[in-house]
Amino acid sequence: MELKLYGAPMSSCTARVMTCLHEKSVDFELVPVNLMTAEHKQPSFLAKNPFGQIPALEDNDLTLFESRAITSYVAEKFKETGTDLLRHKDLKEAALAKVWLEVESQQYHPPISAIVYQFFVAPMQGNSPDQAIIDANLAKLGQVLDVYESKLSSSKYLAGDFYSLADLHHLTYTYYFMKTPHASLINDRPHVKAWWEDISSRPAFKKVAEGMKLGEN
Ligand code: GS8
Repeated sequence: MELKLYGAPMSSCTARVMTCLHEKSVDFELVPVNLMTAEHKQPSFLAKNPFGQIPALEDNDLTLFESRAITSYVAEKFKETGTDLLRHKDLKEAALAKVWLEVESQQYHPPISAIVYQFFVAPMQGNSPDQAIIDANLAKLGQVLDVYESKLSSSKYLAGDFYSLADLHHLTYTYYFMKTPHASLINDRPHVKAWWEDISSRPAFKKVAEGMKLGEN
């Protein structure tokens, strides 16, 4: 198999890349990396990502890390197959998709990942969730979602009336966030709720969500 993805299905960043590969109908081999035994800190994995984090992608002699860079590569390389996630045929749509890709990584990801970490990762490491961190980040996420609610009242998806990589990048952390007691942050905003229900019901993501079991063991 040409593409090898090193990671774990329950990892949000691995699942983000898997969702993109499924959206593009690209075959790949998932090579499991066991975080519990710190396989990601061993020399063989550090040779793929010197920062010791999953996922990493190998495409013959090319090795990539950083999930968002990997999805962009996949969307570019396979632009003619599956959903056109980067709107190659329209310069303005492509630019808007890039704006909302940045919004996800700069505005949405920091608070939502902090909340997901407190609810699901801290307990796995034997720590109890820090309520002050949760509260501060719920407030920040609420402000970001107010902007999303306004944007999604005038277009079906974030960058316009088309599903793009920007929407896809939100899926995995939001999936875990919806399993916290704070799902109302999404559900109480009608346009955000409709957007979430739409993007999370795409077959490419549903397939990946089956393997996302953080906090369920
Ligand atoms: C973050 C990767 C990451 O946090 C990316 O690929 O987008 N910016 C990077 N990976 C986590 C697993 S959560 O998906 C990881 O490897 N954690 C273990 C560790 O940091 O030791």
